[in-house]
Amino acid sequence: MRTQVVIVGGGPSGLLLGQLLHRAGIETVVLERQSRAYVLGRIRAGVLERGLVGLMGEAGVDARMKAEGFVHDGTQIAYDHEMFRVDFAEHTGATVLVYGQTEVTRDLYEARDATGGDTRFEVDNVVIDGADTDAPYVMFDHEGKRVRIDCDFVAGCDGFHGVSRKTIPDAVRRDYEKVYPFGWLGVLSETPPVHPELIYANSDRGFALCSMRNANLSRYYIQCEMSDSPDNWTDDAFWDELRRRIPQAAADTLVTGPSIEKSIAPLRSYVCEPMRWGRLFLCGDAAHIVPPTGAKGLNTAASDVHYLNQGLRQFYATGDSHELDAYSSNALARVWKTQRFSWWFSNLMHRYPGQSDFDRNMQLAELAFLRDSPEAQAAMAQNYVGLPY
Ligand code: FAS
Ligand code: PHB
Repeated sequence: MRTQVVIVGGGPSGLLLGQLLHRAGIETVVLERQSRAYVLGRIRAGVLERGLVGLMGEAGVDARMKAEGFVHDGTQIAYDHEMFRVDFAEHTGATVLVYGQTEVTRDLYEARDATGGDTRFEVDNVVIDGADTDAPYVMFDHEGKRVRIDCDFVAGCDGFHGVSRKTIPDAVRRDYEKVYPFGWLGVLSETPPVHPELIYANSDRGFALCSMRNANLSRYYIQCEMSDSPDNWTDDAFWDELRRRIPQAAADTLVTGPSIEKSIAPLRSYVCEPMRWGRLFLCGDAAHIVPPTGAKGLNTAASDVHYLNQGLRQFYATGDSHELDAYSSNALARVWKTQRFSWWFSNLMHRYPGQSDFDRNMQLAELAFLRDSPEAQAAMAQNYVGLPY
């Protein structure tokens, strides 16, 4: 079998790339390790940058997100018993859209169905071969058979634990990593959000985040130990701890209910260089990971997809490979800026184990400076709504 682009990974990166390439008449096959139901059962990102919203429009898949997503033109920052607002629209003229990654992925799968796109679920033992030649191919197990697909290019969209990044030889690849000494315990509940905007809270007891998916579906997080487990937390214990970490006015009005999902995400910063090896191009979590504090994971996957889509379109339309050749440097230039913002915001908002009183005062001083400085708020707003592609 032969196709133009094999996309390894049927998460948001792979599906968005597949849809954009389809719109340019470029044929793809998507290989996904899990079932569609499993992929759609994951609860992950919640905030979409303007760039991702624009790409979904370019892909012709933005109708539901525009009808059901919440436009947010600011966010709340709480610390030391006070709360202030960072106004995105005032500083950037831009907003973000609150619309769950699960729904983005659902919309993209439905769009791919409509195009008759070839998607293989529950594949196994994927091997990418010949990436350093002009005749790459992908082998995989599917429905009891070993299958080979020859192609022009391979897009590695298979997340942090996929095979694509590991296909780049160790001697070629450089890994940059920082592991944070805490995680996020997240709860999804069918309750009204505690506030119309997100609340990022830095409390003496640790970080908390109040987010949402719709008017009756809320998403909450509290910083937890790396070694913690969701099984250690009853719903009541979670709600009690969340109340202790958010402003009193919010704690007093918090509507609680049974958790319909409860999970812990580890926090790490990670970048792989280069993001290309021959005919293999890495996109999204396959190439980089950020702590979710700045809501940059899914959104940085989107900018990778933008650059790769541009490069592949140019190649197939003209034979010119300049944009493909610039893919890794273009994508990494923006990746490192979103890494910095996510690292900065995570360090500002979390309590580090064994944090000294001096370091605690540095955090409080920076939060007070952010509260009082329009310029500091403008810098945060520019990063939060999304740096230009
Ligand atoms: P994904 O990991 O989403 O998708 C990769 C796909 O490849 C998966 O479906 C996987 O099954 C498949 N795959 C893996 N190996 C394969 C193989 N060998 N063959 C075929 N398929 C294979 N970001 C935010 O902005 N905000 C958040 O709150 C947030 N929370 C997160 C919580 C968790 C637990 C995790 C893990 C991530 C979170 N993220 C968050 C980041 C997340 O949203 C990612 O940035 C986003 O899923 C990136 O999308 P993809 O690059 O498509 O990778
Ligand atoms: C979410 O709603 O899941 C969410 C929102 C903002 C973040 C992280 C997660 O920074």
